[in-house]
Amino acid sequence: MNSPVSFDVVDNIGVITIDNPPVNALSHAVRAGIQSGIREAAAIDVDAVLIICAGRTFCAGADITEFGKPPKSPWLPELVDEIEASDKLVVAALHGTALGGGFEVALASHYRCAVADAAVGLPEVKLGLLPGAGGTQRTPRLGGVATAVQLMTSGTPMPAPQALEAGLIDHIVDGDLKAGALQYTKKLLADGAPIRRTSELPVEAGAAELVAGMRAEVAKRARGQHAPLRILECIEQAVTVPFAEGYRRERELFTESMQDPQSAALRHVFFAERNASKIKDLPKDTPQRDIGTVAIIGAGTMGGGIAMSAANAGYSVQLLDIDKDAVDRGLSVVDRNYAGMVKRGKLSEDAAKACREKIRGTTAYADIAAADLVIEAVFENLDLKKKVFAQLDETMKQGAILATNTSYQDVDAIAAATGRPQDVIGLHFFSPAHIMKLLEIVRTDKTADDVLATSMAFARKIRKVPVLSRVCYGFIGNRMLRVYMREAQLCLLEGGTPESVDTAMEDWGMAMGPLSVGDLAGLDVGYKARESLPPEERGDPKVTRVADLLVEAGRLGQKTGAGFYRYDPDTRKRIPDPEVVTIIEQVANEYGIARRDIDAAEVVDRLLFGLANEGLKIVGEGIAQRPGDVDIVYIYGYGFPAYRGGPLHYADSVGLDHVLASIREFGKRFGAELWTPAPLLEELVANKQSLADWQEHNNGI
Ligand code: 3H9
Repeated sequence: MNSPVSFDVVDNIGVITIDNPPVNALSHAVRAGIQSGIREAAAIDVDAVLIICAGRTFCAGADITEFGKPPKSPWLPELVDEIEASDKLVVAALHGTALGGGFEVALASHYRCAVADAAVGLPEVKLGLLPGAGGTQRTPRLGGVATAVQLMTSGTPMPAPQALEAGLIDHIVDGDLKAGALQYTKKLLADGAPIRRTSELPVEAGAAELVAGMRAEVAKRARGQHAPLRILECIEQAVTVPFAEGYRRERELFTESMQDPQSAALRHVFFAERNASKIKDLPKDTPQRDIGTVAIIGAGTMGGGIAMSAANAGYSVQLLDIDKDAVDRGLSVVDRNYAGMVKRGKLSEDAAKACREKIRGTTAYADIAAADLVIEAVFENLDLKKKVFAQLDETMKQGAILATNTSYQDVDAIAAATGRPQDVIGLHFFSPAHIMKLLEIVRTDKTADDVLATSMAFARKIRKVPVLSRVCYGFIGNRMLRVYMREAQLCLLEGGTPESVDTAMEDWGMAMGPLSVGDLAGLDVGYKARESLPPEERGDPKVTRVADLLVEAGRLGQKTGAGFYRYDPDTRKRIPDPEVVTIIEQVANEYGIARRDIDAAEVVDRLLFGLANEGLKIVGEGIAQRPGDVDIVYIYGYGFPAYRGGPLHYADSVGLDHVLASIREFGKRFGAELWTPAPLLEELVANKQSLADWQEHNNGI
């Protein structure tokens, strides 16, 4: 088999070239190839060694697909030690993103150069890991404690010019990397630059105190995650004990992290996110339609946020509403949002201005007729949406993609209002649309393949995480949310308070408790959605009775200063409100429910197993393509902690048999009609199969 690593000699410099597409991951063959290059250079008459990569990037890290398999020598720590120990000067030449183990190879080299648009990073924390090939020990020696903590606990890559300033790299190459790196190596040789082994460099003065001072901040940002604190411990070792000792501790903690369920969850999320954008029945080379201009119908909060997302990615955007006032109101919200982004340092003033200038308002359908993609974001009412689509059918040029941002409505019925259902698709954004990463892409049976492929590509271009759904009420996310919110509200009636239910979920890891989310979104939104449903589809009225009474009392949530909580007008902090508990008690009374103590564990199990059961129904019915897609929806759209892997990975990790037994038990206690087990769950338990196993064997990528 051909090695992905080649060795040749240029001007008496041994050049090790790694060519392992797509991202030059450090698979076993790559590690063995680099090792053999280093050994060959040691054995022949060369003055120095250059490590460089072909393709789009320097090594993006250890090969994650090898994790969990027995390690094969040379493993990465052995390799980096051998690189550092080389008696020939070793230079690493970086382009693209030198990440994780890739950057550790560079850190173990004696000098590092990079093109200006390269970036370096140690993103292991995002996989629940820590740099395990000396990164935690070498980074503080080169870049200091503050840089090391920032780089490793955030996982965010650092652009090359900043890395140069921090001391993590030594030289920026202009023009061709290989030519520039060879020139730089020759200059080092000519200047008599010493072999500089990072492990032998001293740490900065006062480093131990610096680490100690950062502990509280790191713990706060970690929010339940183990890896950031393990990383801090390694950095502390780096600056307090000899290199070899710190390196040993790094190894122990790396192994511990690898076995931590949090890392298994985050690795699952990494691959699930990448799989989610793949459509099983769509060939990779499906043609795409050109998208240059985007029109949005409806200048409300959602329409404005979608317009910003498209403009930020460089599209020309037209924002249409029925009258000038509505358009102006929408544009002024967009202005406010951009100003906020500039103020928070998210965007420069010039960039914000350039994006804002891409958005124009209009009240005339004729103005948008030539748009390539139109996204309807009007009020959530099927008749209204059908009218808009009939109008779009009359107005839009042939070949335009007609998308609806509906959260619940039947996309088939919307498509049927046009004479071109093959061009219709759902693009369901999440509020605030310019910030939230999730985009549900809803296909109907008639949606054309090129419309699907174009929508997926568009989603990635506007930097969203797309997940494909088929049509059902609420699609993937909101259909599951109904069950989650049902249980939250039933727990209230049976004995909980907004504070006790929310805190149970937040302590478990959710970004925000369900009732606080309701207050943030506005309780009137659900109220109106319920009103628009035929009574038989509204579900048991007792579930939403408290929310209905709150809305009818003018408590719409944060926007009116009160909902399930009261809100401090200055800080927006939630304050438990005894009046709400009184309403809850009244409703419980009305329905003859005896209130009792409900502990946090019961709340967590009911809400999460409810969520997982519905998610498994959705997968079983083919609404979602795969279990991982459901997880991605919840992580990117609903504040589910990534380190728990999503509702279905979580169910898998606690054991599907346990989940099924709990659901049956809940059925006995709270009503079998609410707790019908998903057929897929029953099937998997009967077959003693985990979801991960099922996906691998029966469902593929
Ligand atoms: C580590 O290094 C541990 C060490 O410290 C210690 C060891 C002892 N391995 O994201 P993309 C695949 S931990 C295997 O769509 P982009 C990816 O699955 C690692 N495969 O492209 C996808 O496959 P497919 C630390 C990998 O341009 C394809 O490459 N490093 C790896 O949007 C393209 O990926 C990281 O955590 C990998 N390491 O983004 C970096 N990386 O086409 C993780 C990618 O079949 N990677 N693949 O779906 C990334 O952040 C992004 O992939 C990157 C490119 C920025 C590099």
